Amino acid sequence: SNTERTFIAVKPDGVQRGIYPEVLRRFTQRGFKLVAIKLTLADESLLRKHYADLQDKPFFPSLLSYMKSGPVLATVWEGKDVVKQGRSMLGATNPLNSAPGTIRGDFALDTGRNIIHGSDSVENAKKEIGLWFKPEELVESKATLASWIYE
Ligand code: DAT
Ligand code: MG
Repeated sequence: SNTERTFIAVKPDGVQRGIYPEVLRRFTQRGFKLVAIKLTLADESLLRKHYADLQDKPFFPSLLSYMKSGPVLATVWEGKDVVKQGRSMLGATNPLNSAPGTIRGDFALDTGRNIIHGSDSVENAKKEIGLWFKPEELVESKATLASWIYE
């Protein structure tokens, strides 16, 4: 449906390197609608919930310190098939496996510095949006461009 939502976060390296405007530009120009946005320092308890499925991985401690190393730009986007389309716009987890034209394929080299997060399923998107945003931070607005984007 056209109201599917996903959680996209520019990680601390993507913020520090100034790649976040490129991320906002790509999602906006694709036709997705920005529903929420904030620059935030993620605390450890939030990150432990966000990455709960990875807690037993050997890289988990370095993942936590990476994600706490600076502000994260947390965003929510809405539109047709946005979860899957967003993942494909991001590229593969390992940037070396990411095609040119994807965000990681254009701007990153190491898995541990892959600059951006995107929800991997509609169910996880709902969970992550709820973790990172209060309901009142999700902005309802008229999709004035909808007829130019959707048939
Ligand atoms: P993705 O971010 O593409 O959804 P994921 O959910 O499997 O990938 O892992 C979350 C993050 O953890 C990933 O963006 C970077 C880090 N990570 C994953 N696998 C890793 C590995 N093998 N070595 C180091 N960091 C890793
Ligand atoms: Mg993931």
